[in-house]
Amino acid sequence: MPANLPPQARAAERRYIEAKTLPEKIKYLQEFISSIPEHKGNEKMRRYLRRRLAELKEELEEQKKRKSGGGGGGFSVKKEGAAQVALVGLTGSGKSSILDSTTNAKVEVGAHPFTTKEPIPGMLEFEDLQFQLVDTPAIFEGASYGLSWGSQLMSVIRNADGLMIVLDGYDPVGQYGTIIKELGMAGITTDMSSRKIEIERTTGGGIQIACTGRITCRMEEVDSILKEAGVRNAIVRIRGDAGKEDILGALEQTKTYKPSLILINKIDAYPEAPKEFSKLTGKEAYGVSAKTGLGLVNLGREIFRMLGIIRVYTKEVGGGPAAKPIIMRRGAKVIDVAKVVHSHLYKNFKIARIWGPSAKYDAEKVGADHELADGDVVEIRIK
Ligand SMILES: Nc1nc2c(ncn2[C@@H]2O[C@H](COP(=O)(O)OP(=O)(O)O)[C@@H](O)[C@H]2O)c(=O)[nH]1
Ligand SMILES: [Mg+2]
Repeated sequence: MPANLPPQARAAERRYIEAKTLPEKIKYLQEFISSIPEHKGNEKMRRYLRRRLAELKEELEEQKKRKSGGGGGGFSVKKEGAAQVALVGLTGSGKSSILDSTTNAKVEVGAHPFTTKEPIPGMLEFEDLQFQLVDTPAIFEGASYGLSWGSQLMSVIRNADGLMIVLDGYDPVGQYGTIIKELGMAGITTDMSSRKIEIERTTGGGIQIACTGRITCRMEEVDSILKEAGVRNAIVRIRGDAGKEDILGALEQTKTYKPSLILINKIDAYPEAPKEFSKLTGKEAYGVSAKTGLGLVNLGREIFRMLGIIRVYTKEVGGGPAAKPIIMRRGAKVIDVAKVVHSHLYKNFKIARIWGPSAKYDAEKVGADHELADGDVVEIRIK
């Protein structure tokens, strides 16, 4: 985002980013676009946002059509808990069975293919968190073309915070291939490394480049491409060799990245499947059996790890830690917590005291840039 955005534009942007429903997203994106001052430096950004707005509107239209035509229900599931995780897999792989054995949801397990016709949520408990698992209708070859429920399915997947890819131990490699192909054609990737460049917009600090690879164009070119797109403050992460096109691609965000966990189900019948899958694909997979419960007790922890989040407990001076955690991204700093809690804490931040895994000792005094760990307690002092 341009550094010169007025405060109301920044506020609108925040509301847009945090909006959870489609109508809300549209409303706040409209507000955001109209609050960006019209000048040349902002034009690319405005163009990108307008395109995004058109996409969202289309999606909403489709949703409405489905609702009026398809006997209700709808395909977007209201988010609840710390994160929403969509179960994705071919018919019969055991998605519904897994939801049934790990959550309170009432689901129908299929004796015949394609039993699950619409997304069904259920809450999975992990320590003091709940994850919302969403059972989806099966993915199939052609889903990405929008055949049958394909487009609805993809919109549920796009809306989720993470994916649980459920493979049948009978043919995990083949099923995985189909799923990745369909997701890819729908513009969704689960492979972080395929995104050579990630641009995370920040509120200050200019352009910071974190590079674990090689840039095949000049640094000034990177800077000018970003400036032209209206990006003045961002952390740019580059992996592998990347050139100008990759930077433009990252700006266009052609593919949506979703973190994912690969589950191989039915290990009661195919105990060797996870090992063989990993050998053939080089991907880590997690063996479970919805039938016997094998592997399912640790599912919450695996989801937590996959999502890349940490829990931070705020505390007021003289008080105890909050009962409910704030969910932050791994790598979050003390100042990020201040930002989430209240702009007042952020603007007037002086120091913080911390307890827990990232503290050298109880009540350690730290600055704004201290990186937090899961389970930390933070007390923020203001000027
Ligand atoms: N042996 C075995 N069968 C399973 C397991 N999980 C599910 N099934 C069976 O696989 C079939 C499909 O299960 P379902 O949960 O409906 O799959 P979905 O289409 O992915 O939702 C059913 O007959 C289940 O009983 C498992 O862990 N082991
Ligand atoms: Mg099912």
